[in-house]
Amino acid sequence: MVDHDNELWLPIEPAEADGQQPAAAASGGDGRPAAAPPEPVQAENGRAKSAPGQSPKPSADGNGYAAEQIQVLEGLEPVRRRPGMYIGDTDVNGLHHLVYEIIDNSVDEALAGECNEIEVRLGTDGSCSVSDNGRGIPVDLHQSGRPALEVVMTKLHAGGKFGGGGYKVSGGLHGVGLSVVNALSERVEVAVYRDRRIHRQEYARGVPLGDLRSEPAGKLTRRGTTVKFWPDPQVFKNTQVFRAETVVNRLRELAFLNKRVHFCLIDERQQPWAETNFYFEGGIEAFVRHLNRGKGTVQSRPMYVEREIEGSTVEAAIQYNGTFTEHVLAYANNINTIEGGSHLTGLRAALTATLNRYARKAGILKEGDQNLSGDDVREGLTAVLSVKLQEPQFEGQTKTKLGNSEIAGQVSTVVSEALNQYLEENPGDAKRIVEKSLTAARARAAAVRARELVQRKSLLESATLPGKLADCSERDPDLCEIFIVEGDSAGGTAKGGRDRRYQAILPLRGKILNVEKAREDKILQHEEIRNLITALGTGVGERFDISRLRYNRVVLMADADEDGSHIRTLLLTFFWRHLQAVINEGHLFIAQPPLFRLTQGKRVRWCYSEEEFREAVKEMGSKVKVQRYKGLGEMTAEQLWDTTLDPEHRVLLKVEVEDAIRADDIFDRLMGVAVEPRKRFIQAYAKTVRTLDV
Ligand code: 0RA
Repeated sequence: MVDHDNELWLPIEPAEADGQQPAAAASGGDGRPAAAPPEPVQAENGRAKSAPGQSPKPSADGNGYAAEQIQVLEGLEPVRRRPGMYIGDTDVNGLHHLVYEIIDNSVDEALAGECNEIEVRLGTDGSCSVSDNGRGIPVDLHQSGRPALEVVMTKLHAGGKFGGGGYKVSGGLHGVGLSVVNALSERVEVAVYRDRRIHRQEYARGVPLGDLRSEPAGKLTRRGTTVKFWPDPQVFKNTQVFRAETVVNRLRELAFLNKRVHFCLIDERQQPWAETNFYFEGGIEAFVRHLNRGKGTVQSRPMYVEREIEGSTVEAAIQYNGTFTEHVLAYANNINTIEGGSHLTGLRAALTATLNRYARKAGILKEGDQNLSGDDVREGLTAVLSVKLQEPQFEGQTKTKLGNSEIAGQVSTVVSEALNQYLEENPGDAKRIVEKSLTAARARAAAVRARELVQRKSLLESATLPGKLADCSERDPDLCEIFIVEGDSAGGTAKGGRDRRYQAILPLRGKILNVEKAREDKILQHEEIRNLITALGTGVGERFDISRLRYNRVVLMADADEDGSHIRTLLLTFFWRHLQAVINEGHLFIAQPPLFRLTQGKRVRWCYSEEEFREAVKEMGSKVKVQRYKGLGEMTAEQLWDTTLDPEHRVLLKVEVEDAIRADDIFDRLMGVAVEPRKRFIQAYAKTVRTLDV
């Protein structure tokens, strides 16, 4: 049986330096019972009516409140009809998109310098509530005759511009966020604390349940906005719930990107309530330190700059570490631009030009020496770039590529000047950085030679496939699978048990190289890795081409013990660092061999976990013969087919990476410097690893 809710939980990280407060377990408290969200309030003919007990007042012209509401409903109808257009999808990602949209509004208020505390609460009743201490959403009358608050909550494209004065830089939905969340929520409650009054309004599926109400706040001096919403189960699959870990990751990121703003998550669903706080005095400088934890230092401290230029704000932090990997995160208006764009281009240009200029001036590069390449100066580089601009243009497949051409020059100017000054003031660091780049250049030349060896082989078809590969006869990659098996003996069993028409077996001898600790040239000299690349057919490095992948499913098959787990980790690291598209495009899987075989008379039952085993023993009662499998090698070929290879019965885990930053980080920490217990890997790395229907 496949358990679909078997998502694994990343540990919430302990507190760190730079002002982040400890993630203290928090108070129980009043455990405020949540009012059940009301039924939808749309009457037959499309008119909205209010929930019982909240009779709307007719307006002066006698048309009544309902007339107003029809318009409101029509305004948000496109959102309910095609939610995906506004929030991406209606599964767990879309659900969290709602949270981010609400938080973004508060972050905008923080960017305007009007708010420094943002708190998110996840309620036991499925609600999410976001509070800030900003100016409060304006409640005065909009030109339409309705309060501004009602307009932003119920009209698309009503955000940002009204009320004036706001430094509006939010990305995402450009201020339509509130109305989109409202449209897709079964219920929303807004409270605005302004001018010593509290203003409230409630909505159901985007329709106000009554007029905005206002009362004196009494002794309460609070200022700000609280938006509480219950996602609509008609829109979101009801199995989806907010995940504290997902929200925590975003809040940590926002805290890095918006220095001196407190972010807090309270998860009321946990016993006792769990509270996580983030606050970074140093902003993205702290972010870079965080990314570089335990990776060895080349620079004593990150280079950091923040400057306003031509109406944009450019903020960058750069610190080289002792590894060979590049880790650059680029943000535009707090959005992680994973497809890059003009701001990243500006950063790269500045880095290459400034380091070459410095290396020449300092005499480290001599006349006749070639310039350092972009790749050379990015080896071991960790950098975070965050730009905030007035009218961001997001392009690309996932709208995460910044298009504004003017920003390239702005970033380049700011970073060049700051980096140059840093190099002049820190000659020791400067020398180490340039020398690291020079070593990278030399290693790169060696890697080109090593890579050509592999490429040449893989370009030729089956004739040069590795001798150890037992290939399948089918040639259509869509139908083919390859099992990468630890050890020659298990490889032999797998060869005997497979369906040779579409299943290939590649045995690997012992442990593959830890690619996190080696340069590309070393990696490509490693025979097991070369065999793997050649068998897959994709090539590697600059000439990697996912369209040449020879198998639709690449399945890692290792024992369920410590050693097997280590090998799996090494392989996953290699795929992540060098064949990432295999993961991103959903081709990588982990086989699940059974741990126990139970027999009772003629009845045979396989169990894939300790838990399943305990259940089964209870169920089957007495006279059960138990056989424990320690390794693949203990199974016969037929048993291996029945339990692990046969698509009808096997359980495969699909490797998915939801959060690239986390994955990078985890690989770094697991494979890079300190060697931690391997067992933790699957738990930690992969929320990413999810069960798959077969
Ligand atoms: C527009 C103008 C003003 C404040 C806001 C929007 C605002 C919106 C949200 C959404 C969540 N929290 C918020 N806080 C503020 C400024 C109005 C004025 O000048 O007082």
